[in-house]
Amino acid sequence: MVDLKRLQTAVEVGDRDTAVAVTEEALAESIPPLDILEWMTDAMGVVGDRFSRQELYVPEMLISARAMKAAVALLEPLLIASGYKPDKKAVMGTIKGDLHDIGKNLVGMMLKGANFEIVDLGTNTSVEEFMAAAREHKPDIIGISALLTTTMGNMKHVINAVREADDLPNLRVIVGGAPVTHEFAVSIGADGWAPDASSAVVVATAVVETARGNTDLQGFIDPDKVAAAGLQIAVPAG
Ligand code: B1M
Repeated sequence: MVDLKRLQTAVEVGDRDTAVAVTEEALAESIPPLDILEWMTDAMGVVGDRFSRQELYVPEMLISARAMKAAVALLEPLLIASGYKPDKKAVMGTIKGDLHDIGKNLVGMMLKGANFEIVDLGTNTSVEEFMAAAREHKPDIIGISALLTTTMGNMKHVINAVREADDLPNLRVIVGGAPVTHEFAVSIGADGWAPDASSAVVVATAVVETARGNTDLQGFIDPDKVAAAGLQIAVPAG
């Protein structure tokens, strides 16, 4: 039986080949992709803590990230349900000043699995880039990721620009990322916030269906689950 601790260690030390090999083994044993993912996310927590204690530096963080990305790529087809029929659209990006993209990519994959078409703007995304993509692709939501406390405030500028745009009345904005709390999301006027990729699916779906006037969310998501998680849901205007 596969030892997923080896996967965690491989991501921690940036051993891409082992991370990929153990992930392949785990998938062959039909271990659920979200369980596999948890070991890698834990590894990134360890890497972050070591960075904080100056036991490792940016290059080591980078090779850990590369190992995780290579292994996550194997999970992507499983996270996206077969029979993918997009009926919702999200423009996703990491906020200006921030180059972290693993969490944003995971949220994008999970949203695809929930029938969202994803337009990925990558990292270091400016207000102007978000707004241009919103006008070009006409998404239901913009999803913004932020990992740095120094630049997470830039998300507010995107929200303000969306609110001020007369031509985008139904566009909603959801935010997330390790330092982004529910309180912070409310303070910048986001329509939705989620602490992780799985709950991002619940929140994004709720936000979109509410904006579409489907106020009876029962058919789309479990409202009790949303409330229990303390998640914010958009209230339809008017
Ligand atoms: Co950086 N980094 N990093 N880093 N890095 C952190 C974030 C840090 C916490 C490490 C630490 O000090 N402990 C720290 C930030 C401190 C702070 O702001 N208070 C930090 C720092 C300081 C930096 C630099 C400034 C270091 C330097 O240069 N001196 C620099 C900044 C560069 C820049 O962005 N301008 C930097 C650089 C890097 C690398 C490039 C080397 C690399 C990123 C590679 C990449 O992403 N391609 C990196 C890494 C890997 C990390 C850590 C170790 C791991 C991040 C990660 O991928 N986590 C991180 C420490 C940590 O997080 N513990 C750290 C795994 C990922 C699955 O989790 O992204 O949180 P996460 O996503 C989750 C949720 O947050 C949520 O769902 C995801 C899945 O469940 N979520 C959303 C995310 N987005 C969402 C959006 C939503 C909803 C939910 O709705 C739209």
